[in-house]
This record gives sequence, structure tokens and C-alpha cells, in this order.
Amino acid sequence: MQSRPPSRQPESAAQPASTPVGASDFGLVNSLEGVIEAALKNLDPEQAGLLRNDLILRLRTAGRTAARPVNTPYVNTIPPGAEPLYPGNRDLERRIKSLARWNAMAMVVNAQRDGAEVGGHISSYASMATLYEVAYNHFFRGGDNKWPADLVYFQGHTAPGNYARAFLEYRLEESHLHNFRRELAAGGGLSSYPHPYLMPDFWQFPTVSMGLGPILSIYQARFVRYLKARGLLKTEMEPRIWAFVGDGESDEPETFSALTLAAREGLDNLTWVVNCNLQRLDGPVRGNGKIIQELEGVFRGAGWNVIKVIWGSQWDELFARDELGLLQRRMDEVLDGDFQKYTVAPGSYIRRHFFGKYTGLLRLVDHLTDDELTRLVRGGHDPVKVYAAYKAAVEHQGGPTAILAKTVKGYGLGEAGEGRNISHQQKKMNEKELREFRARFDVPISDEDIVDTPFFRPARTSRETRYLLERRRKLGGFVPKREVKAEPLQTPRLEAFQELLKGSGAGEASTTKSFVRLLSVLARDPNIGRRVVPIIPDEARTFGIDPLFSQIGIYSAKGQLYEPVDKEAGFSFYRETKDGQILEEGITEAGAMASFVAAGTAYANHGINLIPFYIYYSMFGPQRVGDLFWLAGDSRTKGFLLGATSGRTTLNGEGLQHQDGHSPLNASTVPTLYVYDPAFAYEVVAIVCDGMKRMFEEGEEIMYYLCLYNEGYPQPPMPPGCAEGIIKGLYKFKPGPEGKKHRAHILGSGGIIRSALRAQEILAARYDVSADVWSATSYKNLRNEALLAERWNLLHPAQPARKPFVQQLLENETGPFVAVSDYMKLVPDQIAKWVPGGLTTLGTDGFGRSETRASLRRFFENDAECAVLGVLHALAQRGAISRDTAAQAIRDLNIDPEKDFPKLAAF
Ligand SMILES: Cc1ncc(C[n+]2csc(CCOP(=O)(O)OP(=O)(O)O)c2C)c(N)n1
Ligand SMILES: [Mg+2]
Repeated sequence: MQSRPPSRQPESAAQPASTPVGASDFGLVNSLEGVIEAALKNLDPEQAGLLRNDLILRLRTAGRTAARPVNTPYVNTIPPGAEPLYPGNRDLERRIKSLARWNAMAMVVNAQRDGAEVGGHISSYASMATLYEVAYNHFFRGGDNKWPADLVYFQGHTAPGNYARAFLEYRLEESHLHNFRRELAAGGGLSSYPHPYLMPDFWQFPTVSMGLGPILSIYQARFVRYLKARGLLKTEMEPRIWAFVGDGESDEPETFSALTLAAREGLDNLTWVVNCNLQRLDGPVRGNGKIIQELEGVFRGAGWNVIKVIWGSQWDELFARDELGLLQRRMDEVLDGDFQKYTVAPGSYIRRHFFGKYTGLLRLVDHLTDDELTRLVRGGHDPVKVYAAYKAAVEHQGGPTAILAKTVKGYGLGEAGEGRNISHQQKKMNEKELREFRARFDVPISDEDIVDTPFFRPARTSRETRYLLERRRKLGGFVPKREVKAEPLQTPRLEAFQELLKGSGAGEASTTKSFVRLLSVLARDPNIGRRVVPIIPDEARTFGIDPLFSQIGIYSAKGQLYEPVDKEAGFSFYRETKDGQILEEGITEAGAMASFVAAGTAYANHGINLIPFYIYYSMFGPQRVGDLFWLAGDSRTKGFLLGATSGRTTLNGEGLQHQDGHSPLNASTVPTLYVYDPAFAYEVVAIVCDGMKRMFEEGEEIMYYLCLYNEGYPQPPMPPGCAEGIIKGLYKFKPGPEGKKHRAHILGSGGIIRSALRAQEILAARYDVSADVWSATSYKNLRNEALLAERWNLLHPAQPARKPFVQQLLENETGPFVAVSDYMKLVPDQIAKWVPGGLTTLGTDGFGRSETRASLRRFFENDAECAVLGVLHALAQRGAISRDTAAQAIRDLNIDPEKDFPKLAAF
């Protein structure tokens, strides 16, 4: 049956009864009933599906608009007769839930007090409490028994409810609850939202940036299958992945972006619970429509199993007596905006406006008082309905399940915010509201105490506590819990990559190609080869990684059911296998990042160290999915992010959208991310080896970002003694020649170091300048180290000052410093403050252009000639050479001072 378009009537009067339009109106009733009867009797679900498809096809062929099979009536998917018996003690569970509600509310109200005003959210959890409690008591598996713990993506704004639960479980104390959102208070506090970075023993998944929890959960569920297929997760029972999603959150593009992947991969280890409280922050999610119906269509269309939990048990009796289908009709036609209104309106209003639409419907509730009408709860607040849905979801095979649970935002807050548009922001409650809340949920707090909103927890020996602890014990312990149990790895040393360290001789290689070589060697490493997880969003051929396809295979749950078109192509043919190692994600940087996070946190969530290498088109890295970079840091992800085709002028031809001149800046914003811009293959090797050692041997929860370029040039052998400088961020790569009149220094990074090297030659040959060329592998590292030294000095004025590494390294050098980069000038400028005599910077601010490398470099002014000019200018400023020499050089070097330059916003 379809949800019909609403027929809006004047709100004042009850309408005369009318029978809904249906089969009987066309005299079809007998034959249609007959068909349905026969189908029910004789057909299995698959055959019934075929019959339905056939009917739709014939209607379409005959030119009739065929029904959309993606929607079902606005009613519970599981009929009352098919519900299992509730296995728990309803009374005790309700008391526990009520106390969780109270304590969650009290945390937020208290956090607002005493001028702290640190905020919090009451209403999201108030709508979610039953959805969580049924799972806590009956479904979420902990990791203390033999099976792996479920992985739960809790809705971020409901964190107070999870803390309140942990308090009742005696995992947290009152002092913690008092310090909700006061993390710097003595004794520590509780983070506002789920942040593994801030509460590394508790939270596993950051979810408060809406849309990211949902997409992460899908890739996590797929990652579990990947681990199993590769023999890395050896367990019969796999963890279930739960995601609690807001209905408003479904508008975020990430939320739905991977739905079809979940269905395609048959992820029946995944359950989403969408809390359809019909509201988001400002107002209704779909005031003029029906979010549950819309979501049902989306999920079903994407191939998910959908279970709607719309009405609580009290409605069952009404539906059972609804012989004319009027109740169903009314359900189908009422808009969410009106449903929201019914939650705040008195029973008389509901009677008149909801039931009063049809006289027959009005009669259906004759036996109920107005008060009773307001207590006809929604399905998401009824443990029986929720339990039935969860059980069906975990038993469902072949694909993921979405439970669409209808609830009331701010449930139980009464006038303080139940169902109101201000509900989301509600953080305060007056005494009257507190009393009502207490009465509604039977919270044993006295009249004198209530204004202080004290926390309340039953004694350890109480029935409530014993019950909930016993439930958790049976289910395998507490959830959420983050635990690092992974064994450290034995990672290779530099020597394993001799081939790359000795340089390319006369041959040429790009840093990208060199990295691919490194990856291929690494994949063969006897200790860690199998732990390498290459992740690629459809760019493997661009980067030259395709030979890995045949070496280690592309993961595919189905293997390869077709004959690949390029089977004869040798190494690079598209080889999909069930135990493939490469995660080839297709064109989804968000999805690939979700895989990166899943792999890079496996050490905590699956007890196994894996080494993810996510290689992508650098422009579509942090610029495209910066929030996921941030989330990766919060998640304590370990691994390597490789921005290939980087550099605004090195990626030639592609122009404005592709030429990346700023990712190191974006990446620099993530505190735990080390950002490197290596110039040579041996630097790549040194950085990756150091990173592997720190992350996977020593257990540091950090990440690495490397810029990789596609320009081929001769790769020099690794000079002795430079390893430390590479890691710290700066070392002298090539000193200038002896016997010149002037001294200078050029800092180069990435492939553009070659501008510095050519400038070095020109300066020596034509301008009597000996310029040292330095390789600046990480401005971010240099800056952070200097910032820490400065901070120490600030706080310890009476002690000998610490000198930043960069300053120590450069202070004894003579002559000016010039930096040349393929990134915005801000990248090298990060260290300008500590460079003796200041820093002249050449970089690539502005939108890119499609052009050759040479033209681009002149346009942006980071080619060798411009680097020469930079040095001469700096020398002239110091009075070492005359300004005329610099002016003459502009002519000699063929630089047009009036030439085009990228437009920059400026006064
Ligand atoms: C990416 C992002 N944008 C905006 C917000 C701010 N925000 C927090 S909660 C919220 C409304 C959530 O509504 P819904 O998803 O329906 O969840 P509910 O609280 O109703 O359960 C918004 C907009 C956010 N946390 N993340
Ligand atoms: Mg909502």
C-alpha cells in the first residue's frame, strides 16, 4: 500500500466518514482478494516478490503509473503477532532507564550552573533512551568473553546518556558526571561528545560531526569482512556494527553515500538505528512530508532490509479494530509537522484533529480519555517493539538492516522541551519542570533536593544494579570500551630498501614511482607484508600502482565472477580476489578515508596492527575530506596518507581544480599528523621507515602525510648522515661551491628542490654566489619543535633558554635564506621567525592553470630563475650587492616584471 498524498481539510470540524478508495471501488475486490489469498497460501517470499514484479511490469506496460515498491504503509513492519516475548524484566529495566534519563539530564543542567555555561544536550538522548537501553540490556556484546565486542557508533549528541549508563554500571563516579564538559578540572572530566582522543579507554568512534559516523560504520562492517577473508580476524562470531543515526543527520551527503556498498557487499553484520524524532536542531526534519517514508524508500532502494518501528503497543488494539482502514489511512496522510504538533498538544486536540478527521476513526477512540490519548506512545519508546526490531535485524541474513524508529525529541521533558522546536538547545530546567520529570519517571529524589538536580545511583547491592551488571556480564562486559591489545610489529629498517637508497643513476624516477616500489617491497616483507593495507580511490593506474593488482590482488567479497578484459595485460590486469589485499574503493575519497580509519584503528578495535597506505589525488585529500582527516586524528588512527600528483606546478596540464598548492597547510591543522614534503626517493624511504617504527613498533598513535610528485628526475643516492635531518625536517643537501664572493642558502622541498639546485648553479656561474641547497622535508615539524621550545622559555624565564632545532641548525650560516616551494608561501613561512635574517619565500599562491611545468613555474615564480632573483634580491637588501645588479639580473634571466601573476585577494 502507498502513503497517499495528504488531503488537507479545515482543522475545525470533523469530517463525515468515508471509505478509503481501494479495490472495492472498482469491483475488483473478489478477484483481488482471491489472488492475495492464493499468494499467501502458496507462494514463498521469493515467488511473492516475482508476482509483485510481474504485476508492476504489467501495469507499467499498460501505461499505468506503477506503484513504487519501496514504500509500505505507515505502520510497524513487524506485526504484533510476530513479536517475540520480551526476555527481560520490564519493570527493572524501566527503572534503570529512568535513572539514566535523570542523570543524563542532571549532567547537562548542572553543567550550565554556577556560571560554567558549558552546555550539553538533553533532548537527543531523551528520544533515544529506549533504543539504547534495549540494546545495552539485550544486544550489545562486550569483548570480555570469547567473542569480539560489537562496535557501536553512538549518536554524538547522546553522550550524556552513555555517561549516565556508565555511571549506573559503576564505571564512572559522580565526580566524573560533575565534570561533564570540564575536562581540565582536577581529576579529569568527560568529553562533550565521543572522542577517543580525549577518552581513549572509553570511546572508540568520534561521531559528532554528523554524517561521518554512518559512513564509517559501513566501511567498518566491510572491513571486518576483509579481515576475515584475509585470515586476519580469526573468530567464528564476528562483531556486529551498530550505528545510531539522527533523522536530520540523514541529510548529510556522507550518511547515504555508501548505502549501496553495504547492500552490495551483503553486510548483514551491520545494523543502523535511525532515531526518527522528526526534528533536527532548528525545526522539523520534514514538516511537509514524512521522513520515515522517505528514508524507507532510500534504504529499500539501496537494497537494505528496513524495519519500521512506528507505533507502541497501545496502538495495536486500535489497528486491530480498524476494520475500515481509517486509522491506517490517517497515519498515511498526516504530515510530520502535524505529528510533531500532536506531541505538544493536549489530548482534546489530538482527538479533534487526528482522530476527528473521520467519524469512524473518532469512534475508534471513544473508550479513551484525552489523557490516555496523549499516552499512546511511539514505537521507539516501547521496549517490546524495539526488542522485536533488534532481534529481527540481527537475525536477518544477506544484507544490512535499517531500523526506522519513531520517537519524540526531548521525550519526558514536558513543557521544558518535549517535541518543541527549541528542544535541541534546551539545557536548563526550572523547579516545576524538574518535579514533573521526577514524577513521570519515578525518580526517588526528595522535594528538598530536587532543585540541586543531584545524581542518583542505586546501591551496588540493589536489584537494579545487580540486574544491569548481570546483563552486561552475560553479554560479555561493558560497551563502549576502547582497549589496545595489538602486538607490536617488527618493521623493516632502511637497508631493506637498498635499491631505492642507492639512487637511480642516470635513469629518472618520480617520488610517486619510488613510493610504489617501496610498497611493493614492503608487501613482500616476511614480517609485515600481510599487514600492509593499500587503499586507493580509483587512481592506481595514474600512480603506477597497478602492478600490485596481480602481486597482492584487489579485495572482493565475491572474488572475480567475470573474465577481466585485460587478463592478458600481465601484472596490471584487474585481479579481484576474495582474499585480495588492496582496497580499491572507487571514486569516493570519503569512503577511502573511512577504510583508512578502519584499518588504522584496527590495533584498538580488532587487536591487530595493520599498516594502511592511503594514496590519492592530493587535491582531493584534506581539501575534499578534511573533516575525515580530523576524525582520523581524533580516532588515534595510525598509518600513511600519500597525496600523489601534488604540487601546484608539478602536476602540469590539469589546471585549477587539480593542481594542489595547499594540502600541507590543510594537513598541518591535524595535531597528530606529521606532514612531510620529501624531495627524493631516499627521503621517502627514511620517513616511511621511521613512521613504521614509531607507530607499529613503539605504538605511537600518530599519522603521516607525504606529498608525492609525478615528475621524473634522477634520484640521488642517500648522502651519509642525513637521516636525522630528514625526520626532523631540514638538512643541508648540497653545499655551494668554495671560493665565491657571496654566500646564500636556498631551502627547497619536494620536487621543486630542483629549482633550488639549478639556481645554485646559475648563482655560482653568473653571480659569484655560493648557495647551499637544503632539503626542507617538514616545515610543520620544524615549527612545532620551535613552538615548544619557545613555550618552555616563556614559562621558565630564569633558566637558560632552549634554542629551536631550526635556529641551531641555521644560526652559524652566513648569507640570506630563500625558500622555494610548490606550495603556498605560508608553508615555508611557518619557520620564517627562526631563520636568521628572515626568509624570502617563493611559492604558489593562487588558482592553478593548465600549462606546461616550465610555464607554470615562471607564472607562479618558483622556477630556478626566480629562485636566483630571490637570492640576489635578499643579497641586495643586505647591501651585499647593488640593487642595480638585481635589476640587471631580472633582464638577464628574462623575467618580465610586469608579467601575469595569479590574482590574490588583497587590499
Ligand atoms: C556536520 C555537522 N553539522 C552540524 C552539526 C550541528 N548539529 C548538532 S546536532 C544537530 C541536529 C541533529 O539532528 P538529528 O540528526 O535529527 O538528531 P537528533 O538530535 O534529533 O536525534 C546539528 C545540526 C554537527 N554536529 N555536525
Ligand atoms: Mg532528529
